[in-house]
Amino acid sequence: MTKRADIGVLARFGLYLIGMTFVTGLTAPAARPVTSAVSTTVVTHARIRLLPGDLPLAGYFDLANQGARSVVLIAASSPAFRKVEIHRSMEEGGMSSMVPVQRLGIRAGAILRFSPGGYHLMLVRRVKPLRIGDTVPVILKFTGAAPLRVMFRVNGADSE
Ligand SMILES: [Cu+2]
Repeated sequence: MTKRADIGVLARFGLYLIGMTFVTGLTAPAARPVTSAVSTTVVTHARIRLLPGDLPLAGYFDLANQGARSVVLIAASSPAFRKVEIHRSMEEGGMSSMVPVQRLGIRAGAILRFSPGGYHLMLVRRVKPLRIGDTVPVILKFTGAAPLRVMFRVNGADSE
């Protein structure tokens, strides 16, 4: 990840913490320890590679676990697709294939990258046609963290 992206993540995280402090201050002054459950999974660079027709599309993103405990990604869904699966691409003897992933653990402090040739979301059967520049929501579900709703940008077929 570039330095600029790191700063972006930190800035966003900082804003989130400020927001939490504000809400906590309003509802329960000094009642809760600072370490109470704060969602600490942060997604950046969320994008989808557009292909023609109704071919399944691949979704990529960086997922940072900024919390003190591991989290496990267990599912993904989107109102823009009938089915979303978590896949991993593998290369074996010159043949590439992909396998579904049921559970994907991310250690505290780690960043997991979904990128071409590795982990990806497989987005199957569009609810309506998509175009480059569209954004579509995807909900990521975890154990150990709250669900995350992320906007994915639709990029061209030759994008990274
Ligand atoms: Cu796949």
